[in-house]
Amino acid sequence: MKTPIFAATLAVCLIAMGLSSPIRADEGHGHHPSFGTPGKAADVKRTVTVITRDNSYSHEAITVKAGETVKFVIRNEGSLLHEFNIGSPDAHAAHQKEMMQMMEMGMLTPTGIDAEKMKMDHSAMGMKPMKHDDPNSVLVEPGKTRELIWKFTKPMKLEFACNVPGHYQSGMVGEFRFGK
Ligand SMILES: [Cu+2]
Repeated sequence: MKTPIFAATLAVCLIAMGLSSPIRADEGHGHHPSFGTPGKAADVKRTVTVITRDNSYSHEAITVKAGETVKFVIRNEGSLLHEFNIGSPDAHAAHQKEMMQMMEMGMLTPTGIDAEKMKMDHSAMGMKPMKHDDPNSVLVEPGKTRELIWKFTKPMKLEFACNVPGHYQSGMVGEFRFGK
């Protein structure tokens, strides 16, 4: 009688082990620990309001400190969808490819987010699930304001950028400067 139970337990363990790797890999997605971490509201000492227009930011550069938690308030005064994404130049380049795909699939439009298409499961089409929920980024529709709280960990080459197709290339990128 013990053998089938043992076998069943083993099977469950093996399934759990098999599942654990992709889950762990997925947890890491979008967190980019080297860029910093999502900040806590209680740690915010400074708020920076950034205006987005078609296609530019109100700031060319923003000075931050290592260890500082900053609240960014992003107000979109343009007529197009814009993003405020904190990352390295390489990460922005990779994210631009993802956003291009989301645009081609209609999840994003030049002026907004299609919530229904964003919710669809694209795995049936052989694609990995796609969603725009990285903690280091906010997408802001025209006329809207959104917030992002971020804790900067260490000085590095870091940019804020809009990865909506074509916007980075037209100048929607600025530099974080690490001060003391
Ligand atoms: Cu933009």
